Amino acid sequence: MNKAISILALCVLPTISYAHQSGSGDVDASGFADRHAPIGVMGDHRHDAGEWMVSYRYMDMEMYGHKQGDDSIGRQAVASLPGVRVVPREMRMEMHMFGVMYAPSNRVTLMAMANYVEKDMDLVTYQGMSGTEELGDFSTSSRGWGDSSITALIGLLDSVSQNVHLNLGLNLPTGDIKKTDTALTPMGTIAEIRLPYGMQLGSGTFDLEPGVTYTGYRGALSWGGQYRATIRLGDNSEDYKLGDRHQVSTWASVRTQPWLSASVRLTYSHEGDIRGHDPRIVAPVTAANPDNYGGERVDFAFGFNLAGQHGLFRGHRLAIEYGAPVHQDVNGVQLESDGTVTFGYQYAF
Ligand SMILES: [Cu+2]
Repeated sequence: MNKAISILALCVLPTISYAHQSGSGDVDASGFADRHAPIGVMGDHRHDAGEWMVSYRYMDMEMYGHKQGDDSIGRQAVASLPGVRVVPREMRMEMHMFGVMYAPSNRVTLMAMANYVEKDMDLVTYQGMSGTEELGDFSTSSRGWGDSSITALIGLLDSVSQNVHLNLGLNLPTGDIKKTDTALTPMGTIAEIRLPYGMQLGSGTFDLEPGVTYTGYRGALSWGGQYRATIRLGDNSEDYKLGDRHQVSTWASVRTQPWLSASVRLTYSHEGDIRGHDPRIVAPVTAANPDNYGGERVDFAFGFNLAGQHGLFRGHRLAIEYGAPVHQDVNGVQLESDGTVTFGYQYAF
């Protein structure tokens, strides 16, 4: 983390003296790099009437080691918990997110998103009914289209230096929740199992995604905040629902050139555990227990936005953000989140 902050400082400080060049003047400030929030924030900006935007985001999340509450816990200790014979080593989740935005008016921007998800988990199986003798390793994976969403962003306040809008989103359960793969059992056999909740591709439920977003600008500085929630509407076809999620994000950025800004962001998120259970998810692994989901965490992230200003580059944006937890308090026992990289390309026309 310290290293990350130093890198950020090295990139920003030498160019900060140029910031005075970035005043709006007769240039269209809406094309400035910092007029979009850090790329990890969804639904942060609106568009002018008639404008379209297409976007692609790539997100890579890694999880490694275990937590029980906010304490770290070793793999052998996890294997000694009642009913546990299989323990994840690590998990990686990659998401390819495709988005379209269109503004029917200056006040309202509509947004649709589809996600292609790849999840991989490496696990260790322990021998027999109890004890901590390792039998062997295996890997599981699931791939496919995840859930989709449609969102309306509705302006509440638009002044020269501040904007507020509502995010009214609906999650569509297009992701598969019946993914299976093969696993190594404690008896040394290979079995086809339904993958644990965290390895499934969607929630299986229609979910409300309400939120509110605030952004402000002054000279070369900009800042913002967003509250977003995911409220599950009823149980899915497999008799459970994922926990509701609440997330508050705040960020600040400095624009060193019209086309370049650097940002820091702090995010608090809270997620409930899983209610109900899928009777076909029965593997003796921590991730198959609905109580081992959700919790609260605080993430720190830093990133860069690049926005083309002239000629061929105009309308094109690139952005990257890296985030990692500074605090994690999980429900039950779970893999520990390590870090998330988000890369994005956006084109408005
Ligand atoms: Cu957009």
